[in-house]
Amino acid sequence: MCFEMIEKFKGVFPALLTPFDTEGNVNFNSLKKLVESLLSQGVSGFYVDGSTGEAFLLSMEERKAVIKAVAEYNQGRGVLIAQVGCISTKDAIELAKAAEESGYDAISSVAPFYYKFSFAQIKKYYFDIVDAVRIPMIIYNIPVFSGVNLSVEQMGEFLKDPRFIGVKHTSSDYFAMRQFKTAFPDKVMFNGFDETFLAGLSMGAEAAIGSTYNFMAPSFIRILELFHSGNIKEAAALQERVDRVITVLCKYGVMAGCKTILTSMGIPMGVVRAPFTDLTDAQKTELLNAVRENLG
Ligand code: MN9
Repeated sequence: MCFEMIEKFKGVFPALLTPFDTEGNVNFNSLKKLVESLLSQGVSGFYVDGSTGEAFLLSMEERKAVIKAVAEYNQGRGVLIAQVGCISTKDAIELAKAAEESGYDAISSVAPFYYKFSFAQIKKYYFDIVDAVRIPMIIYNIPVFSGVNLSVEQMGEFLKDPRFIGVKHTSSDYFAMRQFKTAFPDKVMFNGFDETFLAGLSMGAEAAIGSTYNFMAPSFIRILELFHSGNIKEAAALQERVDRVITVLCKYGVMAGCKTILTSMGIPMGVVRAPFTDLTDAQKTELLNAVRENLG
């Protein structure tokens, strides 16, 4: 068995936020700053055009432009994953090709959503994408948004193919993650919910992709180190601290909140795209206080 993918993809991957300017267009200056700052904090790479990046509110042109720009800013330093998921196979393939052209290490995709596609249709969607490019696929498993909950057997239909190298598991069903890992020990398990990062590590994850690594990556990198050195009590105490911040984020809006925090740290992120709404001033104050008290 070959564990080279685990070596390559382990660690903390911010699901990059998409900064906007005052007109609501992608702010590439801020995107560049964010990439540079996160690389200096020790992240393993980036998950581009994910839910956190508001990808489902971006046009195809914007998604491709972000894919290309991040590769340029990254200059081969971090490992790059592009989330190419769309409701249409044709669009997903177009984005996958854009990622391949920009030198991405992997693509990832949510299951096609909205219509209740059959498993056979979902399976064909994924295989049509991997047939169209030469870079591997990470399944983005997010039942709460996609409405698709793949069973362990169904996940196996993908993972037994060498082109499917892992799962981004954004689900609290950690028993399922453990079962994926037990059946396919050489595949990479990416923890999806930041608030249960440490739980994910103990159930088979060797990597994580998440929103809050845009502004608190060092805390999670530290939790990972503490976990590997067997210092579980200290890891849990740090998880509790970051979770105090995530509690406020979840209450008022994760992307809007992350943007508020990064803007306060000197990277102007603008506001979230409608129909998402920005935080009120009182909510911003509560959030920034939670950051100061727990991460300061
Ligand atoms: O990618 C993120 N999930 C979504 C993972 O954006 C749906 C998480 O990082 C969550 O935003 C975070 C808060 O629940 O854990």
